[in-house]
Amino acid sequence: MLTGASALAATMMFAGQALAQDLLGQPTPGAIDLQPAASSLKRDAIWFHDIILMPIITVITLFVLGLLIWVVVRYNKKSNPVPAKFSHNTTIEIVWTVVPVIILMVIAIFSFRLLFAYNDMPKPYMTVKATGYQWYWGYEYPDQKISEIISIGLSEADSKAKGVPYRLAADNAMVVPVNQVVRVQVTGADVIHAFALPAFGLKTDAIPGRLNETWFKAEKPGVYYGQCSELCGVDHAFMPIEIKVVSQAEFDAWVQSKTAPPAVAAPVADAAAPAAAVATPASAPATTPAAAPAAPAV
Ligand SMILES: [Cu+2]
Repeated sequence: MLTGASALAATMMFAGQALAQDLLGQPTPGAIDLQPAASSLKRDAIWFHDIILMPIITVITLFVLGLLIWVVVRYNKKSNPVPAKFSHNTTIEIVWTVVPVIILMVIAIFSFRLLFAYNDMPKPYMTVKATGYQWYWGYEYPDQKISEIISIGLSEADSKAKGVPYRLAADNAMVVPVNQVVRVQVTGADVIHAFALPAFGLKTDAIPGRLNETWFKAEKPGVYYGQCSELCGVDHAFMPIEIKVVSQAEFDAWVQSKTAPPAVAAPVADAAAPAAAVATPASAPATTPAAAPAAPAV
C-alpha cells in the first residue's frame, strides 16, 4: 500500500509539475499528462479522464494491491498453517459480480455522453476535407472553393531553420478561423490513415472509399500539431498535421489569397504556392529524413 501510495504521489507531483509548463498545441518534453485542451470536446475528454477514469482506476488498483498484500501476509504457510477447506462463498461471489457491473455502468454513462458530444456537431461554419495519402495530407475547402492544398511534413533542416517542431510542422497548414465550428471530412486515398490532433481531441480514421466526419471549434488562435495515427507505411511518422487557427479577418484574407486569379501581381508568392504544392506529391518521398538533406544539393 505504501509503495503504491508513494508512487501515486510521485506521479501526481510529476503531472502537476508538467501541467504548469505544458505547451499548447504540441507535446511538451518530459510531460506525462494529456495535452491541454483548445476545444470543448477535448475539455470534456480531459474531464472524463481526470474525474471519472483516473479515480476509479486508482481506487481499484490500490484495492487489489491491498488484497494481494493481505493474502500474502495473512495466509502464507507460516501464519496460516491449516488452510480452510471451503471453496465457495455466495455473498462474496454476488458482490464481485455486481460491483464491477455497477462500475462499468457508471463509466458507460459518462463515456456515452462524451461519444454523443462528438457526434452532436453544431451547425458548421465551414467544411475541410482532409485526405490521407502515403505520406502527406491534402486539405480541400469546398465552401471557399479552394481546391486541395497539399501539406507535407518539413525536413529536419527546414524545421530547425524555421524554429518549428520537426515531424509536427508541415509546409502548408490547414488554416481555419477561431471560434467557428469546422467540420472535417476525413478519408484516405490509398491505405488507412488517421486524422488526429490532441489539443482538439480529434482522432478519426481516414479510410479509402469512406467519408468519416469529425468537428472542432478552436478557442484560441495559434498553431496546433497532430500526426497521422494509423500505421500506414514506411513514412507514417513523417505525415504531420498542422492546423493554423487565425482570426476571422486573417482567414478571409487567406481565402482571398488562395482564390485570387494568379495574374494579379500582389499575391504572387501565395498564388504560386498551390501550383508548387500540387507538383510536390511526385517528389513526396524526398521528405524522408534520409533523402531530404540531399535534395537541395542536387
Ligand atoms: Cu498515414
